[in-house]
Amino acid sequence: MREAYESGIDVSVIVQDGLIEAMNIIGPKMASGEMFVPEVLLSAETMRAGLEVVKPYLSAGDVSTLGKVVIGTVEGDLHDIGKNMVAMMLESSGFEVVNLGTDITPEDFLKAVEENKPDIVGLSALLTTTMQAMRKTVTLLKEKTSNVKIMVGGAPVNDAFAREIGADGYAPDAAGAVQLAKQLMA
Ligand code: B1M
Repeated sequence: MREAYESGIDVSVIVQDGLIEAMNIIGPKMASGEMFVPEVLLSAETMRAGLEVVKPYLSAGDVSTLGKVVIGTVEGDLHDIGKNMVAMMLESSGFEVVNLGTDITPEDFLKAVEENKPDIVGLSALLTTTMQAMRKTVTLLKEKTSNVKIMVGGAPVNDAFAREIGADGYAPDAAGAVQLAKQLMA
């Protein structure tokens, strides 16, 4: 990673072609039974370590914050690599980020909003089954809070689903999430 950066390769190319592409090989192998959970976990840990290396090279964030984002993976879902990438990109773009982690219940998202008073809440889901937890979280936040925007993302989520559940926006990837967060703050 560091060598790639020092040899002049753009950091976005390192992340996209070095890390994300590698992870794209894992999915089908996992689905076909060629790889098992411990091996996938090892890949996930490798990805996490790689992200930590490139983090300092992502565009340095402005000291003044563009806004505050509370982000987490919804209830029942333990996938956090993509959500952490989004958090990292938001942070390096100048947002203040409170990363709640994974398996966050709708009630815990609500508690975090009350405690942190963010401008935006970001919800991530990687399983088709946990998309319903995303729906429940959006419904609860819309019912109990005001002035907080909700953005959603994750592999099974799309724009139509985001609109259907009442979210304020959907982003397909980390760069899109930064763009969307800036739009939501405008
Ligand atoms: Co899981 N898993 N997994 N897994 N896993 C998937 C998602 C799956 C597609 C694999 C497959 O079968 N082909 C499949 C889901 C099928 C479905 O629902 N349709 C699956 C399954 C079935 C499961 C288990 C049920 C397996 C089992 O136990 N039998 C289980 C569920 C556990 C649970 O969550 N309760 C499980 C477990 C795991 C591990 C723990 C082993 C591990 C996760 C480790 C970790 O995250 N710490 C794991 C992994 C690594 C994967 C794959 C291989 C990779 C996911 C990933 O990190 N991608 C995945 C297959 C795949 O996606 N290729 C798979 C890289 C990451 C950069 O991309 O997360 O999509 P992604 O994030 C992107 C965008 O989606 C977007 O931006 C990110 C950056 O570009 N984005 C947002 C994400 N969140 C966003 C939020 C936003 C905006 C954009 O705004 C807030």
